[in-house]
Amino acid sequence: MSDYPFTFTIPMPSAVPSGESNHIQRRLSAMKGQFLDQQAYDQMLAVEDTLVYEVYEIPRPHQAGELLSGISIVHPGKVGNEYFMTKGHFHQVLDTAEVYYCLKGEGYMVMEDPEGNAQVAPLAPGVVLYVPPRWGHRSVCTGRQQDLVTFYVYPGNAGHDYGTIETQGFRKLVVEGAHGVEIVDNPRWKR
Ligand code: PAN
Ligand code: ZN
Repeated sequence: MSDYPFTFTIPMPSAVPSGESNHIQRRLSAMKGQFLDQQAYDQMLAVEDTLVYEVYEIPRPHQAGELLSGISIVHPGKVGNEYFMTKGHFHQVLDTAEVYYCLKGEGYMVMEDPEGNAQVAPLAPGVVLYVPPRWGHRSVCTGRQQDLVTFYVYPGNAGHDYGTIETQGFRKLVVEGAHGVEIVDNPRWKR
């Protein structure tokens, strides 16, 4: 990990950052209970433990004053009619924000605050999304064949709270309906 100012590049189309990074892979098996259609999930998993998303994290200390950045890549796919997505989280230090810059693909950022206010923002190349403090967030890839690729930056001390989302999911789901992408209420979600 460099203690000097450093640069790196994000070569396209791979979007794999040059230089040092921690490569995290999340497969279907790591997402039990996250997709609404449990039967479709079990059937898919029985065939193959598909790669759902990957993160290349630029290594920096997880402490206040630092910025953690990296690339998030959500692959195309669906479980039942629900598009592939990240697990999603609140920041453990709730009062910390995050910026996402979309480099490639199409999709949405599903967000909500602890009071249950929900927002779903479209992502396409060139879109910068500011996720304010307190808003939980999950990215969803709605492309048929293309990855959703975003660059993100957030405070080094933010930490991740996955538990709240694991319990009941986000208030909104992104699904394929009769006429394409639809944003619907999550029937499991309770206030
Ligand atoms: C991102 C996410 C990344 C993977 O770096 O961590 O997209 O999503 P999950 O953490 O929900 O698995 C971020 O929001 N960091 O705070
Ligand atoms: Zn985050």
